[in-house]
Amino acid sequence: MSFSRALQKTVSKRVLKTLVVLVVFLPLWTYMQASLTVNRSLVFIRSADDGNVRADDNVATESADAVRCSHNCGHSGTTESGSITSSSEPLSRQFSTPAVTEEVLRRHRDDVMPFCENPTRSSAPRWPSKEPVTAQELAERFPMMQLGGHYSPSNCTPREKLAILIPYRNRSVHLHTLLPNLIPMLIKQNADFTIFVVEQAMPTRFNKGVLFNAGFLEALKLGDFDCFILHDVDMIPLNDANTYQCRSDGPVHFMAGVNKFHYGLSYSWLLGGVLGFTKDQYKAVNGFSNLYFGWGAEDDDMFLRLKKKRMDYHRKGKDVGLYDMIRHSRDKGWEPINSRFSITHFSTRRIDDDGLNTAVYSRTSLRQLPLYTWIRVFVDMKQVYEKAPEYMKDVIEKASRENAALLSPGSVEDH
Ligand code: UDH
Ligand code: NGS
Repeated sequence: MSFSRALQKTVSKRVLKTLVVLVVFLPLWTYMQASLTVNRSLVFIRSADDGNVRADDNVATESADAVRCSHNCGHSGTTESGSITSSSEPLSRQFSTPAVTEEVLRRHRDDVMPFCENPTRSSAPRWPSKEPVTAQELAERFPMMQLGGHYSPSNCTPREKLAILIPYRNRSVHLHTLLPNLIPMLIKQNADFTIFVVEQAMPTRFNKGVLFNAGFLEALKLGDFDCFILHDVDMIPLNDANTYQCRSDGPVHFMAGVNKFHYGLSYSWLLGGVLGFTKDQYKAVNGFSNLYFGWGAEDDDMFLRLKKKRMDYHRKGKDVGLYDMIRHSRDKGWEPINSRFSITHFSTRRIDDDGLNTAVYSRTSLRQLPLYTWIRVFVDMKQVYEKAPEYMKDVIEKASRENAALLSPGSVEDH
């Protein structure tokens, strides 16, 4: 073999080898790198689901929310992992900065998911289930609920975060009748909601106004809610199209009629039952008065507050806003006192000196249960009355005496 032929053979062998490397190994190597990247992004999502985001990456300030959103975003399809892998940024750089805040995740969801619409608008009234359901059965029935009674739709971006505030004491049967009706209705409405059961500890006389104020303040410590639905525990909504949503132009009274009054109301300005405020509206009226212990008048007081602040409210129509009240007898600790009328007499004068800004209570428990966040507060009647304006001194003394008589030993028992 001549020198030139030997050289030619060697060169063509090299060219062949290079070609083999280029055609076979290079694509294989590129593919392996790419799949490694996908796996790493999936590991991130899984670790977020496990609640490790804050500890490992120091990125999420509100761990629970970030975890929840990662969970939902992950669930909602492959959009989250898709966006990660399609990015030219190395993974380490994408997640080592404090970028994955709830706000960023939310914006991301806004980008990829449309706003939620309520598909129940034309629902026909339904026959509510009046059978109480046990806590365990409820948890099994609604596995999509997150701890603390939270739900957020995974395939659309909710327009607002609802806090459902339920004032509560010794009404377990009512609560376990309301929840199996309320939860599916809100899920159908594509609502982002969290249920709070705000319980007043025994033995003080029941005070709904303080419970609403406490629920509002405590809920805001746990999440940035936009809309607060104040919901009696015994009011069962009959129509899924009664959308629990706030309005920017005034509070919403969701109850157009109730079985107790042949699906009407006892008077036109009644605001009891189910009432919705945006955060700002509730602050603007300084929440509820704290001064009503016992049944009656706190809702009439709210009506006067709205009037004073020139805030219109909206009542749902009877086509959607009907409720069945679960029949019950008067609770101990909730008997009306005559002084409530005198307290109402000063309603608008004290609006800025009695309410959210003067609410006194001590939170004795906070637990995230499968279907609601349970907040228990103790309300000291003496402390509440001490905050009443000086010009109400006589009225408050009379109210104290009436309440004390009703609170005589044995008149209120713990259950
Ligand atoms: N609530 C409790 N526990 C109480 C008192 C009140 O949970 O001890 C809460 C509960 O959310 C309830 C709401 O406060 O839905 C309003 O109380 P209510 O349902 O007793 O008020 P309502 O005006 O009924 O609907 C008054 C009692 C009527 C008894 C009539 C007997 N014939
Ligand atoms: C009024 C009460 C309201 C109460 C309404 C309806 O008399 O708090 O009845 O009650 N006002 C006063 O007591 C001043 S109901 O008939 O639904 O039991 O909401």
